[in-house]
Amino acid sequence: MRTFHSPLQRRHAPEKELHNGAFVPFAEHPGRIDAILEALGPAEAPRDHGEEPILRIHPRAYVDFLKSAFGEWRAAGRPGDAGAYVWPVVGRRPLTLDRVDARLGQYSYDASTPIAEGTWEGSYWSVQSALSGLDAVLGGEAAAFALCRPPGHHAGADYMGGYCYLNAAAVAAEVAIAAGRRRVAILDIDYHHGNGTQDIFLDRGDVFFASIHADPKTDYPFYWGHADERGIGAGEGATLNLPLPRGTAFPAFETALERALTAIAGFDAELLVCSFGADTFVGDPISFFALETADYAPIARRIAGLGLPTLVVMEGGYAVEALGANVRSVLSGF
Ligand code: Q9C
Ligand code: ZN
Repeated sequence: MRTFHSPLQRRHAPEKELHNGAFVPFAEHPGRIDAILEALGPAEAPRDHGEEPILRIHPRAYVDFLKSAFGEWRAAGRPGDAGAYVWPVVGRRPLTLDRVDARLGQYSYDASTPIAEGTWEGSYWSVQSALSGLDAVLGGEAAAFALCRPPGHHAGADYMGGYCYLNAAAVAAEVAIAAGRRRVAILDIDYHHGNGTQDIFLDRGDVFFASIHADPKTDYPFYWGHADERGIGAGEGATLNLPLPRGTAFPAFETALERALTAIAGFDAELLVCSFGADTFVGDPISFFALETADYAPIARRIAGLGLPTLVVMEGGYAVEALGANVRSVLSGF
């Protein structure tokens, strides 16, 4: 399968994240790319589509923030990566402040998403990889793989979170619509709920969002991904959340997958974007499902059974020693 990735994506390399009360080495590191490319072989360099497709999803002010935040942080005399330590509470006045600390809080919702020197560049090229994979699929390939890193599904239109800054899957889905696909489905099978993607399309009837993930009662991102979130307005019924308990292994995952696929089949989509996270793997250090490497191939075969042109976008997956084999397994099924 054609695979797209840019070495410039490595420029995003924060040092640490706040995890369970302590600063620990950043789990979403460039070594993840090495592991995947070692298993797949070299990837094609993406074409540069510019900022225009990104701005279809993300407002200019947020994009400018991502570009300038690290420089503002340095200019304020701060060491290390830029990170928020204060967040506006829901319902407070939408003040426009230019202090970097205020801006970091305004555009994020958690403390696991630092901005390093190369965060903008890495995120930009991650989206370009998704757009190049989309080009391949729009051009007639049955499926293509975008090795997107940093990941994207926790990023909303104007916020970062969960190691995500720009939402590559959402940008690709929107560009597919702009290219004339009337209805697009997004199937998110990362361990964590894809809150950013859901938020972006929550009130849209032309993009179906289905997600299988750890129950947010026990797992990040907690405030999204509950089964009663089903879309609003024109998007009523076009969001499907299938939360599963910790410990979920292949049989229960497959049952949820069949439900998601039935719903997607009923939506009459012309194209599928699959946000794939390998953090459902039994050995993932920050997640608690129990899928095995060999399970990813039949999961992909069932998804491919929809018969839709499919763009696979990489999201999470932190068991680096197994990551290459897990990605190879999933791609073998498409
Ligand atoms: N102690 C993705 O898989 N970590 N993001 C929270 C909890 C955030 C995962 C820290 C996990 C985000 C794309
Ligand atoms: Zn995840």
